[in-house]
Amino acid sequence: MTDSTIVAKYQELKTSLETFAHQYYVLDAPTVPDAQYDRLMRSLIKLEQQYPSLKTPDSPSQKVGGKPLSKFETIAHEIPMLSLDNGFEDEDLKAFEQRINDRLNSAENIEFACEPKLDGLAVSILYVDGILFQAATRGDGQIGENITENVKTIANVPLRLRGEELPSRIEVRGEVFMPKEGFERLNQTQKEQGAKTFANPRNAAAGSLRQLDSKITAKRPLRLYAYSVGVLEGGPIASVKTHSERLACLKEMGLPLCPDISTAKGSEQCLAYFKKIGEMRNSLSYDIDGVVFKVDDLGLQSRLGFVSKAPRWAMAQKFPAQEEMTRLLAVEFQVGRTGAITPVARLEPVFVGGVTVSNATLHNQDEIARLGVKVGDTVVIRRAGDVIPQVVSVVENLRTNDAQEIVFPKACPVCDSHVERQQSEAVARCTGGLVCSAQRKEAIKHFASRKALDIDGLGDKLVEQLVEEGLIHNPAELFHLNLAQLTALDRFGDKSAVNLLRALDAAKQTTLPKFLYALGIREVGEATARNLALHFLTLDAVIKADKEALIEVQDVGEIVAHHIYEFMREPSNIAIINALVDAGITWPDIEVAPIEEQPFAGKTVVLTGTLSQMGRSEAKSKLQELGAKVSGSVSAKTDLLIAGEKAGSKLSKASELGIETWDEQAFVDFLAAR
Ligand code: 5U1
Repeated sequence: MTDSTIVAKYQELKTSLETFAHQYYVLDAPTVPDAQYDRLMRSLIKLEQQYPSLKTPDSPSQKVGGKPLSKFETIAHEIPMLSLDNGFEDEDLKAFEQRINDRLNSAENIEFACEPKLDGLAVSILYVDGILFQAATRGDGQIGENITENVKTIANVPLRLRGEELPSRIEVRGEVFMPKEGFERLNQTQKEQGAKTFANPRNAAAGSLRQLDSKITAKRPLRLYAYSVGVLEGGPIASVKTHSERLACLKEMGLPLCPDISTAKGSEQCLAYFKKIGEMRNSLSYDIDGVVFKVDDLGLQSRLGFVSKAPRWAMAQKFPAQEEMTRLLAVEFQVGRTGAITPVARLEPVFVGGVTVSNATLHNQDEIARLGVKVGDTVVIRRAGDVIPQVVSVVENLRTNDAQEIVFPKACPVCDSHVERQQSEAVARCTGGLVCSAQRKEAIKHFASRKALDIDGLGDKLVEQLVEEGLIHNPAELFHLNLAQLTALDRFGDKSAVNLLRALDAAKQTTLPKFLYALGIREVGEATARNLALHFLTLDAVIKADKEALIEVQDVGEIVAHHIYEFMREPSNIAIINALVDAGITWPDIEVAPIEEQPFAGKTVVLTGTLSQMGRSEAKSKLQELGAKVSGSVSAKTDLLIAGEKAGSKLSKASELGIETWDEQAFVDFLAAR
């Protein structure tokens, strides 16, 4: 190649990589597969190795990190990085609006820019003549640390701004954060490698951004959302009149913005936005701790000015904290249906995530070791959405001398049976089976639950009472209860007793999938139970199946096959199954049409979107009965996609691949016509 063709090829590679990264990260509209991007990146790196003089500071190859530093230098911010006043109640936001109106001598509804407040780290990124020149942490607002090498590796941070007329200098400010999904993946990898895991996405982002070796940062799934501008010299962005227009200019220049920003007129609309984002909070791909409201008009912003370190024109309206500190008072060990022993933290009650929490899960023995937690410690509790509150870290400098080690029990705290932990498992289990009253209670609750035998009126409390009174020891004994036994129970009237006996009688008519599910075999959920029933057709065939035969069943792997096989080899389980059948539990035969009458035999079908005329599992069963293999993802092997309302990426992928697609009505009509 001649010099000029090499330079041209290099430029072309660079431009393509920049365009693809911009489409992917900023526009959220990728046009090439990841593998193609990686191939181009490898070609670029190879060319730079062959011709080092080609390499420029804005080369996309810089995204992989550079030489490690020995320490971070400091950088003084030309314009201080301010903080925000916080509000928690609706009144705080109204008072903020009132203060603004008073100062401006106005009674109009002010236009506000509204932005989710990301739970990450504020950074400043200076571009000189469109090229990323340096990046700094916020630090104390006046002086931060030079993290240029690390920021350059963040996938959605452009090394060069886009556009013809760029400012000669522009300092972009924004938040670096770790998306929730990336955080989960990172923690999983850290765990697998025996490395330290992070308590939450913010800590993971902070730990990743403060690496002296930027090659490590490059491997972490960090992202930036820009939210304001500091130093600004030249370019059309310097003459816009509002904050929202400024953000639009940043986007034009290739900077990523949070997709959920908006504007609102007056505090009422702001509160509506706050409510909407609050409702979306748990389903957002990133962690937030509130919403930021900013007067949109830049002229009004400068009239309003600042008080000490915060602007008068902006405020953060915070959600109830999802993390709080409290004391670990004790650890109790709970025994689940399959004998799994879960350590549960008893806590000094604390208000977190909008409710008072006094218990949190500690998961298992490994988690206790990872946290290094002791009874008496001050711990950080996290409660996000409806998930069970968790202990995420220990505040070690608040540990007192009387903190006590947590000793994992060797014997079951309920039945005293031996506790065993398989090498491949994180969970320790009581080996007592149905001898253990805790497992007995949970097994019977599961047996009676809605998706299993659906025994009306047999709630958790009643199961506990029946087991504690020694009236039942396994699910089969439910069917031998009599009126006298039930009415003798505390607070159980004649009418309830009669109703329960009727419900027990009604529950005897079930289906084979429900019966198999009700047995509570480890890792056999509703779908697996249905697959087992459709595959083997009879209970006897499931009982007799060896592991090879079990693995033939759709979605049954070696581990699940092992659990089913072992369950069916345990004489006490077979005795209970026989007792249930003897008690009169029956189900209709599964009728399978001969293969030639199965319209979907050998076909892979995918269901997506919301179905309105039947449940997802009902649709799945119907398809399976007609011979289909029902898969969860669309690929070239998919024969048919059935798309309900709000079908998303699976529908687009199917149309890209030219896969036949039906709407729900077409499927319903097809079933009706059979
Ligand atoms: N979204 C957003 N977060 N945040 C944080 N905007 C925003 N603005 C901030 C801060 C500290 O400060 C303004 C003063 C620019």
